[in-house]
Amino acid sequence: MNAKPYFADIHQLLKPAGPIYASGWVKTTFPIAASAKAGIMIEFLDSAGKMIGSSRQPIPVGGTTDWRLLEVFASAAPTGTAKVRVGGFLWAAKNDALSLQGKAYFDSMSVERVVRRPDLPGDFLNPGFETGLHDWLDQYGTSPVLQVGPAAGGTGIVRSGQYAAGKKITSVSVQDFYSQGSQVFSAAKLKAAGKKWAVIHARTTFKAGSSARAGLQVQFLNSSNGIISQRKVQIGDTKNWTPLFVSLNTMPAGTYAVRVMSYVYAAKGNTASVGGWAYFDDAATTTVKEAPPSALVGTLDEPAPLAGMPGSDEFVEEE
Ligand SMILES: [Ca+2]
Repeated sequence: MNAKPYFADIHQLLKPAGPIYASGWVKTTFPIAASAKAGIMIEFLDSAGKMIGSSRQPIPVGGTTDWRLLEVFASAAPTGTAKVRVGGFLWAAKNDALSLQGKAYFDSMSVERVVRRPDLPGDFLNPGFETGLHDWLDQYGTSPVLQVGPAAGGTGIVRSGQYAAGKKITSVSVQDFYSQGSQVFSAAKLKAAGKKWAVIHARTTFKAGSSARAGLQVQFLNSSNGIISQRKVQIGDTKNWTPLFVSLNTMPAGTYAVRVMSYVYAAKGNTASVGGWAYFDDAATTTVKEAPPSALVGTLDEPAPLAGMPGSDEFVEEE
């Protein structure tokens, strides 16, 4: 696994005929900082055995987890499909020795030729990064850096527990810096549970007056994953842990899913932003605008500011 990323799968081959829904239970026992991830896949192969399409979890399972049901769906095979490969996969980055210290388990795999959308969760998985950076879809910009706090023997910046996520603004020379970590929820489940707010705690070390911002953005998605509208709250400068609340109330008509994203932004050419860090910890969806309690383990920080007392440059906008 040193020359290239590790990849292994266990699968069966099916004929291409209509929709495919596949599910399976997956459990992993990797160290939380390992890159290894396990998931369920549907892959479409042409007559030469070349993959011409696929469907996988956007966020496979990693770290150490209990058994989790994973689902994947494809409405139809692409033109030219000769065989369909359905099964489980295991991936790890090259040179990642930590991933050698664990296993992935698969059980109760099933395939049905039916139209069934994978179920969306109703709340955050791994909301406080206590199982590492897993379960967050990380896109654009630089990869997050796992913060290992004093309780776990490290010197990282954490708000509670042993771990948090950190992101550094690395470059603004070619384009705006933009980096995000997100999870997607079922709108129906959020409503049924009476959830009215999404919150994450952010801490920043940005230069005063620079364009760097750390924020929380909520996107209301229709059943085709199109954005109906969005709302966000953000902070700049250097700030201690600050809860960023975005309202989930009064979702727009037709909202099927809700994407909640922590993000870091800096404008192109604003070199004063480069080198600044944003840290994230303790995300939640809540019924009232109240910061989830800090575990007060492994942190010497002052308590988070009271909810409803945001920094002066915080703002909310709807688009
Ligand atoms: Ca934490």
